[in-house]
Amino acid sequence: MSDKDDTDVGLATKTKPKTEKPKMYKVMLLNDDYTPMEFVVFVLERYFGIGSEQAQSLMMQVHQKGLAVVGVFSHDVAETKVMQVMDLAHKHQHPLQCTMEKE
Ligand code: TYC
Repeated sequence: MSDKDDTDVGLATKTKPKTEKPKMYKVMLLNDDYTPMEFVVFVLERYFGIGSEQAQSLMMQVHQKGLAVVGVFSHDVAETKVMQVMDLAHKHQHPLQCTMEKE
């Protein structure tokens, strides 16, 4: 009997990893011509925990480039942030758009 014959007895052992890496989602703010800059800065501070200086420069990035990623979160958290931002923008009648997309 060759070595090959007596070693080839194992079951297939390739198993799916038990903990799947969660898919992450980018949350983005889009520029528009009407939402006040201070409102966008407030949103970044309040809902994304960004410090005031960084919030100011991120707002300017959106203003100049059209959009920016403001955070990366799990699906549920990203969805909640988008809802909170859109809700507040609506309440203040600002056309600010916040969207999410798979990373
Ligand atoms: N462009 C707006 C203005 O000039 C400011 C603004 C910045 C609006 C970022 C939306 O996501 C935004 N008032």
